[in-house]
Amino acid sequence: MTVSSVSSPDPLEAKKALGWWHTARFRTTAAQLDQVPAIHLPEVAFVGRSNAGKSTCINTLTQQRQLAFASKTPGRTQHINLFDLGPKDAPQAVLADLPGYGYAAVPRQDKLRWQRVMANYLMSRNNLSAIVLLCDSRLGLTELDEALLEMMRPRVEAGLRFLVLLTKADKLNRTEQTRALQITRLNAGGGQVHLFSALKKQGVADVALLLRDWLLEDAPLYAAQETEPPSGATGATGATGAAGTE
Ligand SMILES: Nc1nc2c(ncn2[C@@H]2O[C@H](COP(=O)(O)OP(=O)(O)O)[C@@H](O)[C@H]2O)c(=O)[nH]1
Ligand SMILES: [Mg+2]
Repeated sequence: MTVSSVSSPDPLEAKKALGWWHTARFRTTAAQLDQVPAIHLPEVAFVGRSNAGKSTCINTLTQQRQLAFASKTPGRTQHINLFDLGPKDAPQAVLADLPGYGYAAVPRQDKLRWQRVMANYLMSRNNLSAIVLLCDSRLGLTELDEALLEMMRPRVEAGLRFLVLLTKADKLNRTEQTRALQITRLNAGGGQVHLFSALKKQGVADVALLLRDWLLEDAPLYAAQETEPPSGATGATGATGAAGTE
């Protein structure tokens, strides 16, 4: 795979990938793990500290304002929001928008409760193909991000795809961008790291292509489950344990 910050993907392929992301539409919302329906489609989960730029990134990738709206609807901000991707009558993948963590104003008990929900989700979701961890490029990976990375390590080692997006890259100059990439790559435990700016549209095409390709490559893995009921582990990404981040 190419380095996002300097490469420019084939314009036609990029356009196709962005068209695919644009199909995103709300599927369902869940307040806790046991309310999330089993879905036999590859899923990508977007996670990050609150204010990392997650909503903006999802809006930019899907070229839609409605999606963030769905995730911002009162009562749903601490929910797992799922969106379908692909043709209307034949969805091909799912986007999971998980609530941001680390928001200072949230009472400690709620914070811990939510961290557990998220940890359990990431560790036990059978159809999870990929995780996108967003962090502000000026801050890099924070302690909470590192804790999440550490927790996910067994699944990543078992084949779960993993991408760190350094958001708001427009706030850094070239030198700072290169440095942020280098440092984060060292700490990302084998995951890919890309610079991303919704404002300057930096990295958007690359990320659209990369994630779409990951999801579509994994689609056959989960389609097989339709005929064989899932028995826990699912191909490359079967993890069932649960862990806390606190
Ligand atoms: N300069 C700049 N600001 C951004 C970018 N993406 C997000 N932001 C800003 O960062 C803040 C948090 O963004 P938001 O998407 O709501 O973060 P979330 O809490 O992770 O969903 C908002 O003020 C955004 O306008 C970007 O690419 N460039
Ligand atoms: Mg948000």
